[in-house]
Amino acid sequence: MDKKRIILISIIIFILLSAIATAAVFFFKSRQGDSPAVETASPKIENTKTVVITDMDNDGLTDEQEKVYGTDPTKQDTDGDGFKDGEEIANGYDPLKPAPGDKIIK
Ligand SMILES: [Ca+2]
Ligand SMILES: [Ca+2]
Repeated sequence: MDKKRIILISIIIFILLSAIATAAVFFFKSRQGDSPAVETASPKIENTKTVVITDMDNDGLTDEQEKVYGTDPTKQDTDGDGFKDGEEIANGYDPLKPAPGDKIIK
């Protein structure tokens, strides 16, 4: 093989490798351009906080509301007057003061 052929083959190989490299760059650039659309299409997992609402004594007030009103979350009727804490709050009565005479909202 003479020197001219070696140089010619080297040039052809160089041109082919350049073409492959250029095609690869274009391919990956176009892929990168597509990727944001793929990311937005995929569901985003965000930090979620599970809030469990419980009403231990099932009196119509959640345990959190019982803390606010100062009622017993384990007793349906904290003041023992025959009316559930939730009923008393809903109707404007004091769940900590036995009926009668415990109307707060007139
Ligand atoms: Ca309750
Ligand atoms: Ca009561």
